[in-house]
Amino acid sequence: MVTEDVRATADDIADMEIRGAATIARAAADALESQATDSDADSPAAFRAELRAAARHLRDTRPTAVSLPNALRYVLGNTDGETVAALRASVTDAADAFRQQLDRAQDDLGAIGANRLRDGDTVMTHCHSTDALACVKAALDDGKHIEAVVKETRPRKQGHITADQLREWGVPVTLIVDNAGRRYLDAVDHVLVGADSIAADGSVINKIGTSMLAVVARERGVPVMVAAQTLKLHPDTLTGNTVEIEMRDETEVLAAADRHQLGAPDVENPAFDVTPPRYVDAIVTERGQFPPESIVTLMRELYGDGTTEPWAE
Ligand code: RUB
Repeated sequence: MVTEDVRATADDIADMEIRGAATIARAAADALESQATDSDADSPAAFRAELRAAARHLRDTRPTAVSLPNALRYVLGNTDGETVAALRASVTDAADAFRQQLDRAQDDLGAIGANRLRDGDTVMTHCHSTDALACVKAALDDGKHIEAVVKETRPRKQGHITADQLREWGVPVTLIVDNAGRRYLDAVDHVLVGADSIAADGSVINKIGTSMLAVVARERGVPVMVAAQTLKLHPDTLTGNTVEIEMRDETEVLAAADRHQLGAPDVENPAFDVTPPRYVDAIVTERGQFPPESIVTLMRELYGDGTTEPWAE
């Protein structure tokens, strides 16, 4: 049986109470651990079946951030034992190792990303990415002065979370509406964003509006830096699969009252878009920085030629 805790985490991911690719991955590992801890399965087979069901339930929440299935794969792939007690302990160990890896990867990529930021630079951000913010934090810790132009990021305004975090770190922040992006590009040194998934050809899948920003940044000659730990590499794209773009509810765009007034137009609300590799200058990971076209080498090294679905029934 899938536990209440797992169901609550899945609901929070679907409702975006828990959001952002790395945070979702951590929550998924935590949820599998709680499933293992709370399970009253009386055989190893029953325990494993429950764990797979929990993983499927978590997997079905949001489709675009590959960090979610990658986290589930990591924990299930490291679950081992002949008894329920041994299996339970192995899930806890795997979840623990996963969390440590996540933290270390973010620290390491932050240090690498910080090398691209010079004292006095201004970055333009889109959405809220903990990987991208790790680069700014590391630059600040190096004693550099960094300023930020923060795009609001409609419809859910994750830019406010970014602005709050940066202000807390003492970074001067200018918040702008998304449509002001091009106007302010002349005042910035880097576009700095995160990623939900990176495809084998180096395409970057991130919050809707990232691709428009990247194209305009290229036109203005501003480099685009994507901060993405290797957990964001999408192994299925090695075999030609595309990344599913999540379509969210129209009420995020148009409140019911406005909808009534406007005569109920059709609304589409894609949460993410795809930025082609030619508009990206560097993908910064914990393993170093890569031109997008060469990320496939790292992807093959880490994920081989495809993936398994250890949660399958
Ligand atoms: C969040 C988003 C972030 C990436 C990377 O979208 O697009 O840029 O998830 O975040 P949403 P992180 O708000 O719809 O989840 O670097 O924290 O993994």
